[in-house]
Amino acid sequence: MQRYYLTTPIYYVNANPHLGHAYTTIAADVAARHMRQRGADVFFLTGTDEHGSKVARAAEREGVEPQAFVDRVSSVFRQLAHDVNATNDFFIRTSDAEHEAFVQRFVERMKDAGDIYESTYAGLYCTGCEAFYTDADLVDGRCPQHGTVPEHLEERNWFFRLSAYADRLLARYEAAPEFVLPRVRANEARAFIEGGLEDISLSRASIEWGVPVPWDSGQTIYVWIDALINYASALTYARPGDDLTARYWPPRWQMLGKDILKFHAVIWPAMLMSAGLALPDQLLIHGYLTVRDAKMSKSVGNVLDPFLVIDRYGLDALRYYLLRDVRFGGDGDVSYERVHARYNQELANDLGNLVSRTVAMIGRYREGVVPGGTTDSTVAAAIISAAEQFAARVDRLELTDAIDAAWQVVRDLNRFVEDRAPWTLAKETTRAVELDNVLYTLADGIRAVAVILASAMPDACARVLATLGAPPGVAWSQAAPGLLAALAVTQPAGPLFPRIDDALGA
Ligand code: ME8
Repeated sequence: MQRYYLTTPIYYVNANPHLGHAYTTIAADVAARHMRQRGADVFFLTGTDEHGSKVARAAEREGVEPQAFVDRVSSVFRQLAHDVNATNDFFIRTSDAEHEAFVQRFVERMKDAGDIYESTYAGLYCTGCEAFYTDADLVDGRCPQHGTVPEHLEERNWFFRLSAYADRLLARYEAAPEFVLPRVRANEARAFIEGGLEDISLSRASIEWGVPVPWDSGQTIYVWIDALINYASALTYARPGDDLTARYWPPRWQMLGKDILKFHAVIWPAMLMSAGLALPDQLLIHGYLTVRDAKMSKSVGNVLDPFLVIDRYGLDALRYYLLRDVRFGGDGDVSYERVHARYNQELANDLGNLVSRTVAMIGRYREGVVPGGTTDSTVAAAIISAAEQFAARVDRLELTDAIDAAWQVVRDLNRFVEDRAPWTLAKETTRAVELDNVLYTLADGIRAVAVILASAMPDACARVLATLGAPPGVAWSQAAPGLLAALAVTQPAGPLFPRIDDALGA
């Protein structure tokens, strides 16, 4: 059986989540659900990153203890994962005692490997990024991500000998050209390594809110080192009494935004080499959701509220919109207007109407019972091809193209109804067999589309299957034509995606 360990970044709890966080979690969830449909043994991890100065300062601003603060905000992120219907198998928090103990063992191994030494760091630090910068990294003296002036730091730190790993990292990129996808991000990471790697701080002297360095209680482990290790620690305690490492390590897919490429594509693999652990198979880097071309971020204050979209259009519309409107991998502008337009055009009209018309015709012409028949050969071929393409595209995490492959069948079925005009056939008793075949093709085609799209829109697809009187299972073997049982009794329900007139934010 194929094993798929799949991760999202763990999100900072300095502020509440926004659509950008929902985006990565939803994309990973689609991949996780789809691989489960194909029978893989999947473990899907998400969670929160809770240490470091950024979080400690946010707690201080609220005048609460860091632990109380992170407990509260982490629970909002956990709720978001739940509200977007993510099927994560565990939710890790870096303040978990098991994680902290694991981090200490991990850095001990790096030290045993001879990769850690003591020195003085003198340079710049951006708390927003939790990252060390050189003058050359800045734009007009400011952090390239936050536009803020970084602080000058000078402190005794423990260092990780990252520079020693440059050749081994490049060898990995050479040996596994798809280690980082899309290719443009792999090139970026390689260029960074080729430009020369400097050793990095592994600890901080002045930050109390963190995991103590095991051999030096005056220092805490740098928040990024602590955070990256979550991907390994989680497997050791997600199921008490059952260490899942042997079963799932290394990760098959690690998904993240391009903002944190360097940490994942350079520092993380070097840490794993140092600690003697296998490297992930693939890092999948997506772009930014932008609003009027600026990265959506809490500090800029230009966020789209996922909860508002869910309230107005439903969760599956949000999931669909995010995957469909922004080509997965690239940047993409999002807006309430675009959510609205896609919802009415594609979900309410293309898919929703197709389902209601089909069920209504089976009701009117065949008393609500799906007649025996055969799926039209052109439609059958379209279903086979869509299922193949959907799977192949998810394999490359081309999620937008995957959806598009499935939508081709929706378009074909809409054309098929117009071409065959069942309302005309119904007027001629001599054409009853033809009508049976047309109705069967429509119902069976919609069923197959619902199976194919179940990972993207789980609730809507379950409703479609129930409406058609089809069994609820979405195993990938069902993503094929001709599998709807004759005499299935349809269960007419309200519209799948009712048309909505008022746009949000209009
Ligand atoms: O970086 N568009 O946490 P974070 C697309 N704790 N994705 C976005 C986004 C946007 N506008 N905004 C956020 C951290 N994201 C660290 C990670 S991992 C060991 C530690 C998503 O809360 C995207 O996945 O800043 C991005 O990489 C991540 O949230 C950053 O979340």
